[in-house]
This record gives sequence, C-alpha cells and structure tokens, in this order.
Amino acid sequence: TASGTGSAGAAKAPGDIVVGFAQVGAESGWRTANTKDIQDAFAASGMQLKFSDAQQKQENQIKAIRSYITQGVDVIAFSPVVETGWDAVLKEAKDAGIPVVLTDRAVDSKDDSLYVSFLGSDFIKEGQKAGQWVVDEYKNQTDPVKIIQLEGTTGAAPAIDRAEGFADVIKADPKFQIVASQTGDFTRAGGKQVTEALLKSNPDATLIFAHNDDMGLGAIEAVEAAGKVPGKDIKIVTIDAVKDGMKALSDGKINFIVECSPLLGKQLVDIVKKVVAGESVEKRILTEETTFTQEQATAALPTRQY
Ligand code: GYE
Repeated sequence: TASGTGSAGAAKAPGDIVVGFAQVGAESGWRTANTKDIQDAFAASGMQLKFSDAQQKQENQIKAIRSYITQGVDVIAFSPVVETGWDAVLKEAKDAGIPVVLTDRAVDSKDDSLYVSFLGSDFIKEGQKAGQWVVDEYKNQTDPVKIIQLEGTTGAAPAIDRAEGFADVIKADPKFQIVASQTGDFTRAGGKQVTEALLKSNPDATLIFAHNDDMGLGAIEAVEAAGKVPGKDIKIVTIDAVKDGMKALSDGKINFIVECSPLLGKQLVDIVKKVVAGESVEKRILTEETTFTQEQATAALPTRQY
C-alpha cells in the first residue's frame, strides 16, 4: 500500500485531474505504440494529460518533471530513461505532495517511498526466455556458439536486466560465448551500425541477441549487407514483438521474439484514478507476456494491434 499522498477527500471530476507524463523518447516501434496507447487511454478517461518527449536524455526528463511540479499537476508518471540519478527530483515531487507512478522502466533508488507504484514488465524474465530459446535451439551442437549482443540504452533497466537474464541462462553451458556486446541505443540505426562493425571483428559469430526488435531489424540489414542470410547463417533473437519485428519473424529473418507489451495505458489510468481518490495501489504491477516462434508470428500477425 503506497498511496496516501493523493488528494483524498472530495472526489475530483476526471476533467479536473491533470497528469504529467514524461516519456523516454520515440526511439523504437515499442515506444511509439506505448505513447499512442497512453494518449488514447487518457483521452478516453476524460483526464487531462500533459505529455513530453525527452529524446532519450535524462536531463530533459528531469526538466519535464520539474515543470510538472511547478505546474502543480495531480500525478506525475514517467518511464525513466536510465535507472540511476532520480532521487533529487523525485524528492522534490514528494515534498510538493505530488505522487509519482513509474511506467515501463524502474529506478534504482534505496528509497521506495519516492514513487507510489511501478507498472511494467519483468525484464530479467524476458532475458531468461531469450536465453532458454538459445539453449534449446543449440542443444545438439557441441561446437562453440559465438554470440553478438546488441544492448539497449546504457544504464536503462531493460538493457541491464535483459543482459542479466540472458547471461544467467546461457552460462549453464560454456559453449555459449558472448564474443561482443555493445549498445545500439534501442534504435534501428544503432543496431545496424553496431552489427556492421561487430560482424567484421567477429566473422565467426552465428547468433545475435538484440535487446529489442528495432535493433534486430537494423541487424538484419547489416547481416544481408555482409552477404549472409539472417535467420539462417546468423540467427537472431529479439525482445518486444512489435509488428515489424513479427513480420521479420514470420519471414524467417528473425528466429524468436520474446514479447514485451507496450500497452500500459489502461492500467496507468486505473492507477492514477485510485491514487487521486486516495486509495491504495499495488507497489509493483507486472504485465503479462508471451513468446513467439516463426509459426506463431505468422498466426498472430493478422490481429496484432501494434
Ligand atoms: O523494449 C524498447 C524501447 O523500456 C521496455 O524501450 C522498453 C524498451 C523496449 O525502446 O524497444
């Protein structure tokens, strides 16, 4: 039970509730779907949403949060671009009596009274699921499996946790070797550029683990430019399951995708309503997710929302 900072007492009409949302950026298909879902859910709720895009820069997000504090919004929600460095600004929000809800990404802070709730995925589990697919896929191979890892934004919860979960599972067999690991910043351009360079220095790599679909899609271009066949010569495992990723999976260019749902809007609206009404909310709310093989992607594509 984490609430209590909400303005309890006379119920506020939805139209009088103002929420400030500080988004990470527009770096990926996942992020675009997440932004749209949040904006749609708030529009449907009748509440007022102030929205800012930090272009993947923490300083911009801190500025946005400070401006929401100055404007005296009822609730601040944000998806922290990186895990650390939030204590000061979150303390300012707390001192101003404005509850903060974390969506999608976690903060690394000793003081968990700085936010009322954290809604999002279990990124460690996602990395483990990707690792488990790799272990199963190569169960009959004894030769080393040389892996290139495309990391998400340095210092971001999903980059840290997905790497950790993946490493946890593959370490059971020393034949799995991560021969290179570098950030592609969760973007398609970043994934392409890093893969180009890493394929040159590691021509014997046969597997790419990308922390999101967009970097995997960039990697496909680099693999093809190197004269190799993505999905065959170089297998690719990614996380997200946005439409472009699912298409590439169905086309055989990606081999496996772990789902991470960007559809957090409705749940965020519910949390905000409760917080404003002074009701208690769960400190940690997990989203439900699955995984997709190539066949499953083909079956799911026609009805995929994002
Ligand atoms: O996987 C990636 C996006 O934080 C879960 O951020 C999110 C990640 C997502 O850029 O595509």
